[in-house]
Amino acid sequence: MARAAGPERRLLAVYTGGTIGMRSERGVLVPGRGLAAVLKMLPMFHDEEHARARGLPEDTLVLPPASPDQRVIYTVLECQPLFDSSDMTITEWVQIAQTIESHYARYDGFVVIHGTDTMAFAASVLSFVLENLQKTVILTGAQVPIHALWNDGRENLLGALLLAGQYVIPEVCLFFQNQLFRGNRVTKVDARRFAAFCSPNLPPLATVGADVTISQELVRRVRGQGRLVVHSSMERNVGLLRLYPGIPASLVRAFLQPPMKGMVMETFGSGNGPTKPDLLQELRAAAERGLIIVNCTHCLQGAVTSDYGAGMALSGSGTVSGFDMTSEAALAKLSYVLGLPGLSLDGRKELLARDLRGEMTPPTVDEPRPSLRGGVLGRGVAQLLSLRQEADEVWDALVPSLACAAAYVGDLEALQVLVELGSDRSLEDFSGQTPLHAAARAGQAGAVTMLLQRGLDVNARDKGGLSPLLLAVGGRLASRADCEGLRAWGQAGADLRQPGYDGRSALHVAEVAGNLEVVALLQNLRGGAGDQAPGP
Ligand code: ASN
Repeated sequence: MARAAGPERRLLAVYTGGTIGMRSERGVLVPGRGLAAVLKMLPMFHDEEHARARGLPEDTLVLPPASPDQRVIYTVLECQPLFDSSDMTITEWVQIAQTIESHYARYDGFVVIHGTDTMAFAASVLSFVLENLQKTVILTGAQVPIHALWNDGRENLLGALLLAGQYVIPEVCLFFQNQLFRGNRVTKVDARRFAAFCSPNLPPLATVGADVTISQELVRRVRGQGRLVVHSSMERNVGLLRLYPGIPASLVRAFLQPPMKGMVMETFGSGNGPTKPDLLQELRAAAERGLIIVNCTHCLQGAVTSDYGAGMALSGSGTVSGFDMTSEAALAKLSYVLGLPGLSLDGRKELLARDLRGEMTPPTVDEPRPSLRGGVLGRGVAQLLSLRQEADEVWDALVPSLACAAAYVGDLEALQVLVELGSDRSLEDFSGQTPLHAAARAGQAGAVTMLLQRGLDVNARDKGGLSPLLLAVGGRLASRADCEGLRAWGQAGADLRQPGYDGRSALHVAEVAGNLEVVALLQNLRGGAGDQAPGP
């Protein structure tokens, strides 16, 4: 994490609604339009003189100088409609992620202005939907509208704009009452006080007082150059059920009926629940049907452990430990993991037990580690995962090579886990090769598709000067009549007319091999239309 350089930093503020901009109508607060106009009138949010001298467009605001050599310039994008956040769902949060994606290149950072009631859910969902984030994203809002004389909206919004403008914190964060939290660690704890949020199991990433104090060691690092990926296929059929003393098994059964695919279950203390056979039987039956149940404690602080028989009875019924995740983070993670294509049930459970976006602190001792099923590679991955995360150098040396090996043999499950683990790290091995090189070399269409979706670069050159695209065009895919693989390359924007290192294009290779299906496909693909096979 670094102090951002440059004389001008550009931010996009996505205004989705919430109390911060609300107005009173017939005695109740409802979302209010025109937040940018309000901000323009407030000198702390807009330096009109500088904007005029700089010739900024009407819709662009500029903060007064926070440091002598840097200005934060921002645009407020007002959503239509505006929401009380009680009405927001995964659909709206995916749309926010897509808005960030479509403006990603033009802005240095993003502020999402959001209602507080579901802000912890929103921040958790966004942290999973946005992968390979290299820029700061901060959610903020208020308990009292910004127009009120005494309010928290001004301080919260100004703090979020200053932090997003002046620092590179490549995470989805939440700023409230002078504290910057990791978004998927927060929960709303107060309906009225300005200190509405807390992060019970992770200290704030930054605290703002007379000085800004950043906890550098907590901020996630960016490694590698993977492009931003928006995971829009979040599973909607997930739910949250809080156990209470005497909860009937029939209620649990009703809750777990199709189309439900996953449930976060809030349990007592360190992950305990009733040991009534009929209730455990309902959980076991659901697990056998392939439903995933994540066990999270309803305590504000602490984690699910295996200390009690009452907790072990739940895990014996097939539940997955949520460790110290908030229920909000667990629900978002479940939706994300269930939405990933092509994974087995065990593969999904593996991912749920891993820390993917800094949302959990997995146990370092005493907890049995789940293992990937089957194969030497799977066992290697499992062993690697059992190393402490702090052993960074070991990870950096092993994860890329294992990911390349998984891609080469087409082991999608191992690849998925490794790519997830490496999402904030470089996946280049010692020879500059990425898993996409390995998958392309081996003609592994499934692995190629997965890696292209995750944003690996088709043009990254290894130390021998070869890119995945060149390797693919070298003919393995085309000569093996692998239409699915070729379609994936085409969809990722690869120009399939480019000749490989041997001067032959994919179309040429396919024609020579007599693969008429591939020839037809290449001629129809975006990059392949009108392609001419070179002479011999
Ligand atoms: N009901 C409001 C909302 O979540 C609460 C707030 O923003 N303080 O939109």
